Amino acid sequence: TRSYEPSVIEARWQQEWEARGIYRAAEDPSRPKFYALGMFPYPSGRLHMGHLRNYALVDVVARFARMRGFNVLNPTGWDAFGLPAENAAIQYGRHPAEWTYSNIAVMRDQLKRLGFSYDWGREVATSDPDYYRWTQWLFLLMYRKGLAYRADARVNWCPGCQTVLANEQVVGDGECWRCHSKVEQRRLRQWFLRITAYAERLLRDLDRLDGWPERVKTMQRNWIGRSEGAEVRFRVQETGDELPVFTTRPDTLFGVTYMVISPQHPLASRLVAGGPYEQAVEEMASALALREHELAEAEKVGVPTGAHAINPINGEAVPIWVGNYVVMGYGTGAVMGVPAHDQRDFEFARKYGLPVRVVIAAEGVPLEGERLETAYEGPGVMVNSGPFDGMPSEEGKRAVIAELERRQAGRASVQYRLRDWLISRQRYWGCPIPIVYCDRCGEQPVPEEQLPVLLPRQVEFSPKGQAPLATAPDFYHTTCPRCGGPAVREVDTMDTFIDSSWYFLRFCSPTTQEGPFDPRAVRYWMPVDHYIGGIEHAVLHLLYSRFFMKVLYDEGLVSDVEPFRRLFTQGMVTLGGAAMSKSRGNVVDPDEVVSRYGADTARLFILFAAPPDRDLEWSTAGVEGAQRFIQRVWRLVESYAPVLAGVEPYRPGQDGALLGPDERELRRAVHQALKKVTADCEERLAFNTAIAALMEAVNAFYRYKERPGAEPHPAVVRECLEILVLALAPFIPHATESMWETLGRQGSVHQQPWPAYDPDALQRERVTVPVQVDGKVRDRIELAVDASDEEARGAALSSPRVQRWVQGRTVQQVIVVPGRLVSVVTR
Ligand code: ANZ
Ligand code: ZN
Repeated sequence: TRSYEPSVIEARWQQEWEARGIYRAAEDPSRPKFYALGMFPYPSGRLHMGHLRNYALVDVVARFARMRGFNVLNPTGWDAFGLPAENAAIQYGRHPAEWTYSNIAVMRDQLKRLGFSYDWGREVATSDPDYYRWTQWLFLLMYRKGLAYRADARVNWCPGCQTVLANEQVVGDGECWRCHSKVEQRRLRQWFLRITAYAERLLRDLDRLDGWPERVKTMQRNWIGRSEGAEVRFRVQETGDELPVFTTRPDTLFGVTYMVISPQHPLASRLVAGGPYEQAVEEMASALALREHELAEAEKVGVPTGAHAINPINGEAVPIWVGNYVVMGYGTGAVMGVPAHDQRDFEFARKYGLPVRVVIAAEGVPLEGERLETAYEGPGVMVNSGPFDGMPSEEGKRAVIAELERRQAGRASVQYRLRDWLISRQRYWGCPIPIVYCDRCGEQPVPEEQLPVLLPRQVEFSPKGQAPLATAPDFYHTTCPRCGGPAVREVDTMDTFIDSSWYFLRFCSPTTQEGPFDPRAVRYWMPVDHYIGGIEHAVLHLLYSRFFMKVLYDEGLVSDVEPFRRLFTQGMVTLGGAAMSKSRGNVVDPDEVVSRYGADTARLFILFAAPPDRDLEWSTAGVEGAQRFIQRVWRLVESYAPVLAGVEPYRPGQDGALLGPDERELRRAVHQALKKVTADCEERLAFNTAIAALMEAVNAFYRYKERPGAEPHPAVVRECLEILVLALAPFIPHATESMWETLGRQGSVHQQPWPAYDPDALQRERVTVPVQVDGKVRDRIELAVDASDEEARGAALSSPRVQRWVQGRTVQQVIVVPGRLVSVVTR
């Protein structure tokens, strides 16, 4: 017999799989399709354990589906544009393209060594001109539909590095992550995608995503943040300007005692100009821009403008303040202050001595504002509200809106937290935005036949106060597509999230030159049946992809409105209880594990050690345990193979001969495991319990094998061994391929149909056991041979005959002699 040598067999099978193309996918309308997808990696340098876990899960899903008879698509590629490549250029002088493509070469090799069942013929990298040509095409589609537009926006600007910073690059107390200069705000013309036009559909369609985790859907709902309320138009007493606010509580309109506007509100600087607070408002505005996400916790501060706003419901004039808790990007950037019923307003009012007026009465709420200790935010009955007094607050919301509409001073309004997607990046290593600017014709889209707008190779990377593409005159000098006169190209590139918003479509027809994808191929393969990746993508990537899909649907290019039918988010891999990370120094390199133990062992460990959605603690002992299990199965196959030559697997009832109890027990264990694996793989991705069931079956096999003096039943052994090998194939694809060969079978184990379990085999052996009551046999009951004492006791006491004899007495004791006797003692 041969020993298990993973390094030899894994290399061999990987070559054969590739040569025979067994994972190549092709449309075949006569077969049901299955699209399995893992979130494609960023080519950062090397694979980490998170990748290994993610892609091992996808691989089991894909292999299982293939054996279940589906035509499977399981592609991969590279999310290849991005900032780290550019940082490498700045720090080490390597060109981002060279850095990226050499990383891809390393990581592709690593993926291949892990034996994943990818169709490598479909590999794409988002930085290939062949790919980003179509990213540009999609941008132009959005542009034509009015979904891509340019507007002024604030950006984080580092005066030290002379560059724009992403929000994540602003650290500490508003400092640059690289040089720790104080970050400034600048206004630049930036490109946006109008995702807000799809807010309602992005929200509503979440309801039909049954295959998504509730948690992710909740995160998307919160991110979209739909609020129903009213727009109420106040007017500035001193200037006559309109000052609309958005409120979710029009029923509290009589409780307004002040107005507060964002420091970024256009009126703010005007109202305080030349006054004592000009500087303060300026500072508040830039602090707000930087720290918007921490606003809820920040200390509320404000300054009075001296101006007043007229409340349209009662004509009252209230002071207008500027406050740091009002953001410009939501509602109208202005808030009506109702301190009695909004906690933020309450804190602000107490701090600055503004009046508090209760207008919603409820039990335990004092009617005098001075006595209120916190805002009362619940429902109640309207008071101090003129003609609305006595009305329940829910009804009041509608009534106040109706009255505002009558006076033409307001209307019902729905607001979303979701903002339009700012996609301009002042970066080199990204997809160029296909727009040119002509002095005569203005902004012009690049004509389709001129795509791709290629990234130039020669640019200046070290930050010099402008986008790197602005240092490449050959790139940006061009001619106007409309008048042929001189024009300049857009020098910003696109956010890399755009690249990943449609890659799953490109995989359906990765080489087509006719468009971003072949609609026929997409109609066949889409939607993705099972998408697996990290929870960190719960909002951005997963929301953007849904947005793209809907735009393409509206354009008639795809026939689904949602890209991912089922979504699964896997847990982290930890060591010492903490996520593996370079900075913690607790990283285990997948490559080392593969070199030492083999890919099958690495995969088996990671699939077995925890439920896939939970965190998984790395353990060398666990890895070694996984390896021992593979060896155990291997030896079983090797030792039986000689007696199985020429033997066909046992088929129930084939020869009428009854099997002995040992064979029946072996079949029961193996079919039981098969049933469990089938259910666990199909319904819940519970691979850990599936593997545990297979381990039990292997133990049963060894019990069978090691019975003293008994001959094996070759047909039953072959049947059971083949089931084990087939059921293990998705988890340890190389070792099972060798075992399949050792068993003398033709063809790849991965192209075999998934075996069906035999329900009859699951029946346990039964015996008849006498039941005594107080020493006399009163009944005989049927029990499984291996019934527990608990089961035997229960069966005996529920027998009607036994019940007749114990009636009116107290059962003192039940003695079980397993397989022989149950004895009931009464008092
Ligand atoms: C008056 C009021 C009275 C409010 C009351 C609440 C309770 P959501 O639910 O998140 O949509 N608001 C409006 N625009 C704002 C902005 N740009 N920055 C900060 N706060 C803003 O919240 C809507 C409520 O948040 C609005 O309703 C407004 O305060 C405030 F008893 O108006 B409310
Ligand atoms: Zn022109």
